[in-house]
Amino acid sequence: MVPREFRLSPLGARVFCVIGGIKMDVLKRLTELKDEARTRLQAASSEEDLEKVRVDFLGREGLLTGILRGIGSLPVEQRADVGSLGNRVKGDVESQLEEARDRVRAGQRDQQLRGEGIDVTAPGRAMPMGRYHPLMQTLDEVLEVFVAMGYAVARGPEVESEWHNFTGLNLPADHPARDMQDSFYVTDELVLRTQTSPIQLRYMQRFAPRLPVRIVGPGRVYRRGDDDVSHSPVFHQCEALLVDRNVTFGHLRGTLMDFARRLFGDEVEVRFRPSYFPFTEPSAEVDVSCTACGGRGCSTCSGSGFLEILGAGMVHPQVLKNGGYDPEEVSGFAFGMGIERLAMLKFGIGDIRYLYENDVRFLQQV
Ligand code: 2NM
Repeated sequence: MVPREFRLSPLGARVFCVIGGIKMDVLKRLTELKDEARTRLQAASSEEDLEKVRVDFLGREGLLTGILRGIGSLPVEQRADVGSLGNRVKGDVESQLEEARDRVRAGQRDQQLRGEGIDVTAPGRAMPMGRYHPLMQTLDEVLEVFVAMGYAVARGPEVESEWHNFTGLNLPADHPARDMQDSFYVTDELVLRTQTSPIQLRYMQRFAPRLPVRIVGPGRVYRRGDDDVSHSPVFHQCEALLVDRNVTFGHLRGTLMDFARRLFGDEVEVRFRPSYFPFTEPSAEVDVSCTACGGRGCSTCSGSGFLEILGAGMVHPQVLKNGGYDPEEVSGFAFGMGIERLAMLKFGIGDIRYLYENDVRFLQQV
């Protein structure tokens, strides 16, 4: 008999099965192949892995195929046993391959679904939301107090006539505020308004002689040169005006006390100091007890215990006249405040420029 060579490994390892002792070796080899196939199928994680196993064991040059093809050259009495075991191993490897294929495909589907799937229980993605700017928060608080007192909100142009911004408000032609150095002139007769008072003047002109006049005029104002931790060339003011018969300084005082308490709380102290404005006579500056230390004295109030928050006064007769009212018949009070200053006190902001830089790290805090 001639030794028969079985090609058993795709890696080139060859096992010679010598006729005579062959039956034992081939049967053992078949059992080994079954285990080898199982081990490799268990480790397979892709269709490519599975295909490699199939080709290595069941392909035309495969390990099992080689043994089964060699059966014909075995001694007759051994063919049945090798054939039957060989076919069982072949069937076994085929069904294991099928199982492994199911497993790999299920895994792939799983992975695909995990990637595509929508987790309806996942929390929503937070949309970056805008916030209410601290300046506008402050302005709205101020307006709310006045609206609750029955004041209407009035507006006016930011590019203003020299007359409405200055002359009509009793600022004579030689007043330093009218200087080109202090105001932004657009043309010879137009300026960016330096205060919101022209809103009041326009309102009076429009509605005179109707009474009462009871308005707040908020808005942006412009002043040249102002630029440090507490001054900006663009800032916001809110001014109030009340005109009626028999309006007195007592009404002004009562209104401001009420305003201060509504804005800062019932415990706040209010102080009036004499002052001067061209459009009011008499005029006063109003302080409230320091919001930072409650009046004991600290760095915010420079140790005084008080903070200046607004200017006020009885409307000058000439201004009433310019508005179309008869100062012999009516009187009025007016006051004005800077919104930035209030916002800085309210939020403890040390530099006015934070209010304009729009750094979200700043804005998110307030
Ligand atoms: C202030 C202080 C005092 C004021 C005067 C007027 C008007 F138009 F009626 F004359 N409006 N606002 C006024 C008075 C404004 O701001 C510090």
